[in-house]
Amino acid sequence: MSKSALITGVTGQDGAYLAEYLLKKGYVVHGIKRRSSMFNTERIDHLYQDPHVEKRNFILHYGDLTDSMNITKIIQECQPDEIYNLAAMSHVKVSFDTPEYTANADGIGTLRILEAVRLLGLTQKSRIYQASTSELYGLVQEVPQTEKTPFYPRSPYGVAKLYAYWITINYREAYGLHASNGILFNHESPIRGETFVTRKISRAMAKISLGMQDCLYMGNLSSRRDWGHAKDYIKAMYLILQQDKPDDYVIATGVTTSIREFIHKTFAAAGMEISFAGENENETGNIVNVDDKLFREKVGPEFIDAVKKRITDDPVMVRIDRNYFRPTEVDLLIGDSTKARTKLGWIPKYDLNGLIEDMITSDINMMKKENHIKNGGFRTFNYFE
Ligand code: NDP
Ligand code: GDR
Repeated sequence: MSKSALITGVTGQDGAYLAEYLLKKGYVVHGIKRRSSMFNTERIDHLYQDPHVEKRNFILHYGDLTDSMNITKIIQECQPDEIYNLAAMSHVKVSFDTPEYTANADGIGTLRILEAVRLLGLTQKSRIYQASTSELYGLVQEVPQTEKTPFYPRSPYGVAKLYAYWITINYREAYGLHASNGILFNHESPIRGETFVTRKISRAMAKISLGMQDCLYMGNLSSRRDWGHAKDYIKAMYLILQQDKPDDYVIATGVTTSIREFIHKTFAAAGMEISFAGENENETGNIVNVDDKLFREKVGPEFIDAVKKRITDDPVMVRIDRNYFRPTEVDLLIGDSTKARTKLGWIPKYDLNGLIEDMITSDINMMKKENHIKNGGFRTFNYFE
């Protein structure tokens, strides 16, 4: 018989990739989606199966991690072999604006799942993956960060996730649940949420190259992150639940890069060289050169004259806006995933350049489509922050 999995947060970046991955492996996949006033299933539309189809293997349930009865009811209905708890208010900056909700969804939400499994008598059946995060390290106490590095979260999000991390371990030790934490470092993709920094940069670069946007406004350019590709990271989640014994694993590339360098690399991947000048809030990123061949290949020959003109006329493509700074920042993240590599056999396929290439190809295509629709006189959406 097929295995079954329940994914909370199935409409998010990781949920969408994981659902696709498990379906390919022959799982019956249940996903929890939230009610929204607009469709919020774009990332999983290609997996959708009409409810009237017999023997569906992808089934969506309305739910919310803040609603215990709802969570318990769904777990009772699905009786899943594996539960991937990916749902969260996952934006660190927004967690400073909505700290109580973040604690409820990201912290207590995890407890609701663990307690439902226990109360329903599923402790020996349902294995649980908890989406823990490198934000637990916050003000880092050790470089690089391992499973043994002490935590020091720096945001309401990080603190809520700290509770979730420990309650997962507590239920494992107290009730014998197969419950594990994946301490995942930042992972990105072409379907990354548009307000996270990599996607914001990739989208803005695409728009700027096509003449659809003048300038990209950024926060702290000096923080450093260990970025991987979400497609590699969801495989680690799966591997963690296939182990005989539950355990906690760091998942990371071991390479750290500043936001400034990421901007430089993203623009360079499409043939635009950005040079940074000035300090603090007056720092700007200016276009100083265009690689003719690369730009033509990645963006298109019809856009090159306008971009070249900017070198002399209007070179500033990146500016600082204090609104994007956080009250407390996580300055440096770099993970040591030796345990995952040796015990799980997890090996990521993408490096940072491969990730950037994947993201810019997708965003340039998307923005070209938007441009085309606009030029045809039709309305497009303004997805601004
Ligand atoms: P996303 O923000 O893309 O997706 C979050 C998902 O959670 C969405 O499906 C969202 O629904 C859903 N959600 C939010 N609040 C609730 C709620 N109260 N009840 C039910 N569902 C809810 O996150 P990612 O896919 O990037 O990340 C997945 C998980 O991994 C998250 O828990 C995140 O904190 C964690 N994580 C992510 C890392 C990363 O770099 N991506 C690194 C480490 C950990 P909707 O679509 O309706 O908003
Ligand atoms: P992070 O990701 O906070 O690490 O959390 P994000 O991409 O939001 O920020 C990374 C770094 O970039 C700096 N930054 C900006 N960030 C955003 N979003 N927008 C800006 O304009 C900007 N300018 C500079 C930030 O200050 C920060 O230092 C992500 C989420 O996916 C979490 O859910 C997850 O747990 C962690 O990664 C690991």
